[in-house]
Amino acid sequence: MNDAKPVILKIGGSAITDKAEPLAAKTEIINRLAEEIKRADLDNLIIVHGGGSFGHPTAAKYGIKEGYKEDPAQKLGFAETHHVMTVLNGLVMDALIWHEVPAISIAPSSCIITENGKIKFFDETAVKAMQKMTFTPVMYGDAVLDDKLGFTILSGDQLVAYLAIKYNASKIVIGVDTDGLFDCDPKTNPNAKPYKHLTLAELKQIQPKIGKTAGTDVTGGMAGKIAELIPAIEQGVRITITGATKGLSIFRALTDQSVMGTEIEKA
Ligand code: IP8
Repeated sequence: MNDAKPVILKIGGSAITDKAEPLAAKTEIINRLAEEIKRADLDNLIIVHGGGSFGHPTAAKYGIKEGYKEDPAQKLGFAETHHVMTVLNGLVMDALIWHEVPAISIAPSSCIITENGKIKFFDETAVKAMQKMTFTPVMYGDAVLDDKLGFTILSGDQLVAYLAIKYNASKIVIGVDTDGLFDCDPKTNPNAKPYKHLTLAELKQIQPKIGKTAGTDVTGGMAGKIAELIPAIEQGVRITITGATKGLSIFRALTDQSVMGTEIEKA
C-alpha cells in the first residue's frame, strides 16, 4: 500500500528530443534521466513527458489541436500523432526499465476525454492500482478525443497540473532544456537573468514576457506550459523548473536538494 502524496515529474520534450529535427530523440539524455530517477528511488512518483520533435510536428501538420474539420486525412494524422508519441514513450520506457525503475506506460488517449481541450473525463483505475502497488505510472502529452472538437492535443503540462490537483501532489518537478525561467531567452541572450524564486503573483506579472520556444510547439512552448500549470500552483502545489539536460538536477530536485532553476510557490 502507498498512501504518500505523489511527486510528479514532467520531462519536457525540449530536453529529450531535438526540436530542430523531426523524430530526433536525445537517447543519452533519456538514459541519464532514467539513471537519476532510479537513484532518487521514489515509490510515489508519477512521470509525464512531452512531445518534442515527435508529437508536435505531426500534430501541426494535420491541425490536430484545432480539432476535426471533417478532413479524412486528419484521422490518419490523429492516429500518427498518437503513434509517434508511443514511439518516444517506448524510448523513455526502455531507459527506465533498463535502469530497473518499475515503470508502466499509460496512454492518455485511452483513459482521458477532453472538452474544448480541457480534461473532462479521466479513468483513473489503472493509475490508482499502479500507485497502490508502488509502480511508477508514465504518461505523456497525447492526441486525445474531445467531446466538442472531435479530437485535440492534450499537453503534458495540463495533465501534470490535473494529476497534481487530483492526487494532492507534494510537488511538481519540471525538467526543461534551460536552468529554469529567465527574463529573456538564455539560449540567444548571454545576459539573460534567471528567476530563482517566484510567487504566483510574481509569475502572473512576468507571464506576458515568457516567450515561445524554438521549433514547432502546438501547445505554446514555455508560455503555454506556465498557463497550464497555474491551477496547480493555485492549489498550493510547489513547482521546481530545472535543467534536465545536464547532470543531477532532476535527481537533486526529486530528493529535495537545491538546484539551479526556478522555484514557484503560491505565496
Ligand atoms: O509537449 C504535447 O505535449 P507537450 C504532445 O507536453 C503532442 O505540450 C502530441 C504534441
